[in-house]
Amino acid sequence: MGIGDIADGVARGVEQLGASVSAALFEPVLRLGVTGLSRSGKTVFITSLVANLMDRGRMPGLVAASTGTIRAAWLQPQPDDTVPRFDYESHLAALTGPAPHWPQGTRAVSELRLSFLIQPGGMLGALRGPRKLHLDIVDYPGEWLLDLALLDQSFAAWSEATLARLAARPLGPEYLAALAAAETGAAFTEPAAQALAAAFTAHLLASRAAGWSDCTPGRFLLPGELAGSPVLTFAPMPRPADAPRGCLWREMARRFAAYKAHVVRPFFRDHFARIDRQVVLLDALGAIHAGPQAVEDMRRAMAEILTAFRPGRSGRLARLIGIKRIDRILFAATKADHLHHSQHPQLTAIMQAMLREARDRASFAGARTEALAIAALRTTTEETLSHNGAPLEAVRGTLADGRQAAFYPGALPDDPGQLLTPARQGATKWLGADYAMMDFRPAAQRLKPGDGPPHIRLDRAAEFLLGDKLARPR
Ligand SMILES: Nc1nc2c(ncn2[C@@H]2O[C@H](COP(=O)(O)OP(=O)(O)OP(=O)(O)O)[C@@H](O)[C@H]2O)c(=O)[nH]1
Ligand SMILES: [Mg+2]
Repeated sequence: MGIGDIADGVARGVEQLGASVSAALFEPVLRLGVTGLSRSGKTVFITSLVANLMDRGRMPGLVAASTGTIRAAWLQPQPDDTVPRFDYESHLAALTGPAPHWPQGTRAVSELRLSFLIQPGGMLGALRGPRKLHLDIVDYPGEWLLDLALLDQSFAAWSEATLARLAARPLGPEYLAALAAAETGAAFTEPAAQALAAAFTAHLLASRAAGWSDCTPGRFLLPGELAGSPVLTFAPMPRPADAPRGCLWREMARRFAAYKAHVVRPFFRDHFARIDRQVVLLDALGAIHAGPQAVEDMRRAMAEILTAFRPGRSGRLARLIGIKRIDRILFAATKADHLHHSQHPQLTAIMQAMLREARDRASFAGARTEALAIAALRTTTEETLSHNGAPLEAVRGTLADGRQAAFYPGALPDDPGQLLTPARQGATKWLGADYAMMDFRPAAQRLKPGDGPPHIRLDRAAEFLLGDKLARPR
């Protein structure tokens, strides 16, 4: 064998290897971003969406499912070797198993890849043969989302904003007392930093438990393996008149910068930079139930987050990590199964009004948007009750203790301004109206073969988010 043969053999080997690697590399991938505050319903949404994409019996609104274009859908190893896999099987078992319950709050990032084999009908489809599409979805704790707002804030600006709202919130006065006793201009000591960070963290945890959305830094609530490290051992404080090198204030400012550089930025860079499509989940009903302050708090938090996603140079993410243009955004009001369907249009309108300013400011130029009231997991059936002789459109579901209950959450106004205006004006209670919410647990059920878990409009959500990629021959 001459040298030419070896070279030829090597070249051919490389070619073959290249063919199989590049085939996988060039299979199209759609990255779906699921954005929502803590408890907005991200984990349940991802679990039910994936289950209903694998068993498509309840997805008539997804055209590629009803026409049979999707030949198969299966879970694959995800592309990122160092990110834990989304625990789909456990979450689905929790929701649909023999003793159904909700999955726990998410404590870390995880990722899942769902792959489709697609064969469009007609001559063209038959000629081109089947092709693949991969759908990559990331789940994360909603608490971390608000850290986006920190990225372009200085320690001084963050401290000022945080200290201004602290006094009126749980354990805020206690933190302010601890801060008053500390010497922020004196030489830094670790015990002093730890004492302040502990008091501040206690305040954040209590505020979150009381229903406030804007509790940053997010990792203080869910530290994971960073617990106790310097990046999580700081707290807000005003700049002392004299701030010599090595003083407590300077070290706190340094740690705040390190938190942004080493924790916040990598998280958004790794998981948000390459998103193609986005679904924004909003638990508007939960906020309405919690009262006007919670509605206003949620509205402002979402405005902060969505502005960061603004494409172009003015968007925070775009500037920092070069986010690509997202071409479709779905705004979804979750947990709509708490309402009879006759009230779904009002819920959608309220969510749209809550996000109005954010959408205007973010001006997702070129992106198609849609708004839907959905339930990723439907836990209720509809029922008409009689109240003082008049019909009352209610729902019925199972309570945590297993009892069945009919439930009427109150009449949402046709005009969202009736809720949003008092919320903006700082009202503390709804005038002349009462909104209730119930902790229904997932209903026990036997799924027919081929059926995913019951839902409301998840098929329409899927059609908007990925229908075109599934249906169109390439
Ligand atoms: N009735 C009803 N409740 C829901 C639905 N989706 C979510 N919930 C409720 O909302 C809670 C939070 O849902 P999750 O999916 O865990 O929320 P999350 O956004 O992942 O929250 P974090 O992990 O804390 O960020 C659940 O425990 C349920 O009580 C739904 O479709 N219907
Ligand atoms: Mg979650």
